[in-house]
Amino acid sequence: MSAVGKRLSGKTILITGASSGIGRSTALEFARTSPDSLKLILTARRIDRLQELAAEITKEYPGVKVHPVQLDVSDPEEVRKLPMSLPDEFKEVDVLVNNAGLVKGVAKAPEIAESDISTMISTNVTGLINMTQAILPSMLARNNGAGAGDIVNIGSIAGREPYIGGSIYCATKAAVRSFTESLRKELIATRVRVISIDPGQVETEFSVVRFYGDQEKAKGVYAGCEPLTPEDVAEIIIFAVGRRENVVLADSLVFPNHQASATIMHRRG
Ligand code: NDP
Ligand code: 8X3
Repeated sequence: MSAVGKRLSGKTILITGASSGIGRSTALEFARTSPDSLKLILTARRIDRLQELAAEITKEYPGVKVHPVQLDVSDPEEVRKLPMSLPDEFKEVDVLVNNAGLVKGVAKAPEIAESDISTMISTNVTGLINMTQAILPSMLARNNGAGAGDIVNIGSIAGREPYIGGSIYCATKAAVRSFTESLRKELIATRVRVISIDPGQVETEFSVVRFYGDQEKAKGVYAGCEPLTPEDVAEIIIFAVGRRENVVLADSLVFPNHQASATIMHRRG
C-alpha cells in the first residue's frame, strides 16, 4: 500500500454531497487508496444513490465499511442530530469533507428568485458551517484535548472572483473562503487541519442543477473545453488529507488547462 494509503488506514471519513460529482468520486478515491480498514460516512439527500455507491464500494473493496445517511445539510435540525445518530464504530470522524453545494440559475439582480437565494445560502454557507460545528467538538476532544482531524472545505474560483450571473453563488463561496480562514486561525492551538480546495470548471451535475435540469444548456457550458473531472478534484482531496500530520495544504486553486480565471476560458473552434 502507498504511504498515503497507510496514513489513511482505519480513518473515518464523512463526505457531504456524496451522491454525485466530486463527493462521489472522493468516496471512491478514498476507498481505492486505503482499501483495508477505512470507514466512510456518505451523506446527501438522494439516499438511493448513496446506497448504490455503498454497494459498489463494498463489492470492490470489502475491507471498507460504508454508512450511507440521508442528510439535507440545509436543515439545521438534521445536521444537529447527525453525530448522535451515527453507529458507534462511525462516531469518531477523522476527516470531514464539506463538499455539498449547488448553484441555481444565472439571473442578475433584481431578477434573482428568492427561493434560489435561500437555497444557495442555506446549503453552501449555513449547511457547511453547521456541519463543521456538528463534527468539530469530537475532533477537539481527541489527543488529550490537543485535537485531531481534518476539515476539507470545497470552495470555488467563484469565491475569489465574482462574475455576472453568479452573484449569490459567488457570495456563498466567498463566505466559505472567509469562514475557512477564520476557522484555521481559531484552531491554531489544536492539531485540527483546515484545508481549502477551490476548483475551477469541473464537469459534474453542477451545471444541470444550475439550469434546473436542462441538459443541453448544461452541456453548452463545456463546449470546446476540456473541464476537470470529479476524479481530478478527488485526487487532490486525498493528496491533501494524506500528507504527514504536520503538513497543511491550506489553500489551493485548481484549473483545467484552458482556464485562467472564472470567465477566461480558451475554447476550441
Ligand atoms: P454535483 O451537482 O454533481 O454534486 C453536488 C452534491 O451536493 C450532490 O451529491 C448533492 O446531493 C449534494 N447536495 C446539494 N444540496 C444538498 C443539500 N441540501 N444537502 C445535502 N447534499 C446536498 O456538483 P459538484 O460535484 O460539482 O459539486 C460539489 C461541490 O463542488 C459544490 O460545493 C460545488 O459548489 C463545488 N464546485 C463545483 C465546481 C464545478 O464546476 N462543478 C467548481 C468549483 C466548486 P443530493 O442532491 O443527493 O442532496
Ligand atoms: C463552479 C465554478 O465558475 O462555474 O464553482 O462558478 S463556476
